[in-house]
Amino acid sequence: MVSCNWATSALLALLSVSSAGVHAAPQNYQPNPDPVNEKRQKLQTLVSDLVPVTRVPVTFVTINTARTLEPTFTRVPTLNTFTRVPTLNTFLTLATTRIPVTLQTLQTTTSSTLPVYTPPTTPPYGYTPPGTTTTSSSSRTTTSSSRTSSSATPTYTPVTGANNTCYNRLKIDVLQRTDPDQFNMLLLAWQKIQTSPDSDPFSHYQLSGIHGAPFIPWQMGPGSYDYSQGYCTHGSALFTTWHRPYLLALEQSLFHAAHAIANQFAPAAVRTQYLNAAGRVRLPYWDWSDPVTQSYLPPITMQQTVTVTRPDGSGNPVSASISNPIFAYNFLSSSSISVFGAPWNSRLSTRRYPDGSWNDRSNLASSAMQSGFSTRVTNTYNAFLSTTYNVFSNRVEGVHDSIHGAVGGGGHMSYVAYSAFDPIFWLHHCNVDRLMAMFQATSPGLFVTPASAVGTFARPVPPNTIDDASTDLFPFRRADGSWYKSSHLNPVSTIWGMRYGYPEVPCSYQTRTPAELDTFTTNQVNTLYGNGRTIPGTSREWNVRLLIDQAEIPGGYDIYVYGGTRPQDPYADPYGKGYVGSLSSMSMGSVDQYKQSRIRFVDISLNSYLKEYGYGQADPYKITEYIRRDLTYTIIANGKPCYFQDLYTARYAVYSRDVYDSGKSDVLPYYTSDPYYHTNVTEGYPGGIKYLDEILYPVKVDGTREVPWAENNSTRIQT
Ligand SMILES: *[C@@H]1O[C@H](CO)[C@@H](O)[C@H](O)[C@H]1NC(C)=O
Ligand SMILES: *[C@@H]1O[C@H](CO)[C@@H](O)[C@H](O)[C@H]1NC(C)=O
Ligand SMILES: *[C@@H]1O[C@H](CO)[C@@H](O)[C@H](O)[C@H]1NC(C)=O
Ligand SMILES: *[C@@H]1O[C@H](CO)[C@@H](O)[C@H](O)[C@H]1NC(C)=O
Ligand SMILES: [Cu+2]
Repeated sequence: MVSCNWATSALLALLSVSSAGVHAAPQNYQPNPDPVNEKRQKLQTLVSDLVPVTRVPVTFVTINTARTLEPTFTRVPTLNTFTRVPTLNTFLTLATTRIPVTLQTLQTTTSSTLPVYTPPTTPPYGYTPPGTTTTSSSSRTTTSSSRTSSSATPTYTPVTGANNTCYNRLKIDVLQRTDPDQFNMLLLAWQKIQTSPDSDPFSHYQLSGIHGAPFIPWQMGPGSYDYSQGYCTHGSALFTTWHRPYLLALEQSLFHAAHAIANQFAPAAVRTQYLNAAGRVRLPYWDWSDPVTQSYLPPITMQQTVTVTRPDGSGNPVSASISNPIFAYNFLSSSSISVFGAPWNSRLSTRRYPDGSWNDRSNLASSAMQSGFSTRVTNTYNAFLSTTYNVFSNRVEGVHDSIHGAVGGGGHMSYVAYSAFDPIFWLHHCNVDRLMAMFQATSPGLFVTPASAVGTFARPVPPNTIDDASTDLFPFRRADGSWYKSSHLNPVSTIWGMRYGYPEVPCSYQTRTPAELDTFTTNQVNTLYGNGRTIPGTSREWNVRLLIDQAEIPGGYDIYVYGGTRPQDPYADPYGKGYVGSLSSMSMGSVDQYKQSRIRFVDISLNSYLKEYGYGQADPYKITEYIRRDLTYTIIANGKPCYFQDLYTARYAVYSRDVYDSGKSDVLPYYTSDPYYHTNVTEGYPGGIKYLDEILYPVKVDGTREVPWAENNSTRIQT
C-alpha cells in the first residue's frame, strides 16, 4: 500500500473521518478534474500497489478554481481541528483536497517522543591506544600516572587518521596509475578489514555500521539511543562535517592494516618498499564531476577480481587474484546480516543495480551516473558560488543524494542505513569531503552556522533543537578524548593535521598563506568544473528547485526532472536519456519508516540542458516558454509511481539568477542578482508554484511553514 503511501489510505481515512462527523471535505473542495489521475486512484484503491501505471506528462490541469477564496482553512493533523493558515491559499486549497491523514501516525514517531539522550555514565569501551587514556570526558587526563591508575578502565580508540606525515588523498584512477604500490597496499588493507571479525570496531563491518544499520553503539557505553537510525547526519548543517571524522576512521583502519601486512613481507628491502607504500595509504576519491573521467564509475570499482602482490607463507611477494574489496563487500556470515531488516538480512554481498537474482549490474550504475554528467558539473561548480556554508553544504548534499540513487539502483547504496557497506560509498564521500575542503579553501570566512537540528542514533533531538559548529559529532573522539565538533574542522588547514590533503588542497601548501591556498584552489575549481563559464561578463543561471518535506512519505522517494526528451518508461529507467537531475529523499532502508519532518530541497541547473537543446543564448521569453512545455517530472516512491497531485508538501519552481564572471582563473564568479522565480513557468501545473511563499516559506506535513534550514541565514556568521 505504499506508492505515495497515503494516496490510497487517505481516501479510506477520509471516509472514516466523515463518519466520525468531522468535516472531511472543506467547502472549497474541488474534485480532481484530471481523469488520468482519477483513474489511477481508482486502480490503486482496487488493486493496491502492483498496477503498473503509465501517465502521460501533464500538459494542463485546472485545479483550484476556488483559488481566490479567502481565507483558506486547512486541517492540522495533530490537533484534528481546522486552523486558519495565514496569507497564501493556492496550495492550501489543493492541500485541503488531500488531507494527509496517515500523518497522524507520524506525529507519534517524531523526535518529540524520542527519549532524550543522556550521555553514557559508564566509560566507553575499546582498547587503549599508545599514549592515550581516558576516565571520563570531563576529567580526562593524559599524565602517565593517571594512565596507570586508570588502566583497568575500558577505553576507546580515538579517530586520528594516519600517524605519519601529510599525504594527499588521490583520485582513484590517478592512484592506481601513479602509485601502484600504495594502491596494492590499499587493496590488501581493505580486504583485511573486510575479513576481520565483526566485533572489531575498526573492521569494515563496524565502521560501515556506524552510518546506519545495525543501529548499535560504536565505542560508546550504554545510553538512550534512537534505534531507528544510525549516527549519520543527513539534511542538516552537519552533513559535510560529520562525514569528515567518519572517513578518517576508515582511513586510520586502512593505514594500520596496510602496515600490518607490509610487515609480513620479506626480505627486508621488499618489506621497506611496502612499509613505505603503507605509509602513503590514504582513502582515494571518486570525482564524479571530473572533465576527463566524467561521471562513469571508476573502472576498478566494477571489476570483480583484482590482481595484487601479497606476502606468501615466508613473506616473499607473490602475485594473486583476489575478490576485489572495492567492487563489493561480502558479509562474513549470515549472522552478520541477521540483525538487518528484510530483505537486507538475506543479502550477503553489497550490490549495485542488482537484478532479480541479486547479481551486480554496476554497468547500469555507470550509465545512470553518466546520464547526469553535464548538469552535475554545473551543480558542483555552483556549489562553490554559495554565499553561506549551509547553502554550500545543502547543494553538495543534493548532488550527493542523487548519486546514491543512481549508483545504488535498489542496491545498498540507495539506502541510508546500508549504503556505507558498499565500498564505493567511501570513494563517493571522500569526494564530498574534498569538495568541502575546496570550499573551505576558497571561502575561508564561511562555515557551519546554526540551523534546526536533525536527530541521530546518539542524539535524538527534541523540537527546536539547533545544530551548530559545536554540536558533538558522535561517536568520534579526538586524541584528547573529547568528541569531534565541526569547529575542530575549521579552517581547512586542520585536514593537514589529520595527515591528509587533496591535490586541490595539497599538503605542500602547509607553509603557504590562506590567501595563496585560496588562489590555488580557485584555479583548480575553475579548471575542473568551470567549463560553462561565459567570460568575461554576466550570464544567467537557470535552475529548477525541487522541494518536499521528507516526512511526507515513509521509506524513500525521488523526484526526477527530464528535459529535451524523457526515458520511454521513467519508472523502469529513471536515469535514462533526458534525465536532468533529481531530488532524492534517501530511503532509510525500510519502506514504512518515516523521517523527521524537514524541508529538503535541491537546485538543479538547467543551463547545460538549455544549451544542449539550442536555448543557450535564447531570450527569457523563449526559455521560459520552452521550459514550461518541455520539462517533465516523475516521482517514484519506494519503487512505485507517485504524483504531485497526491503530495501535500512537494513543489517545484524555476528561477534564474545573474552571475558575473571576470574570466580570471583565480577568481570565482559571483551572483549579481537575487533569484527571480518565473512563476509563469510553473503556475497551474500540479506541484508547480504560483506564489513565492510556496517555495521560500514552504509548508511542512503538519501545516506549519518554515524557511528551509539551509536558507535561514538569520544567524549567519561571517568571520
Ligand atoms: C604509527 O602506526 C604504525 C602502523 O600501525 C605503527 O607501527 C607506529 O608505531 C605508529 N607510530 C606512532 C608514533 O604511533
Ligand atoms: C515569464 O515571465 C518572465 C519574467 O517576467 C518573462 O521574461 C517571460 O517572458 C515570461 N514567459 C512567458 C512564456 O510568458
Ligand atoms: C532561523 O533560525 C533561528 C534559529 O536558528 C530561528 O530562531 C529563526 O526563527 C529562524 N528563522 C526563520 C525565518 O525560520
Ligand atoms: C541571507 O543573507 C543574504 C546576505 O546577507 C541576504 O541577502 C539574504 O536576503 C538572506 N536570506 C535570508 C533567507 O535570510
Ligand atoms: Cu552519502
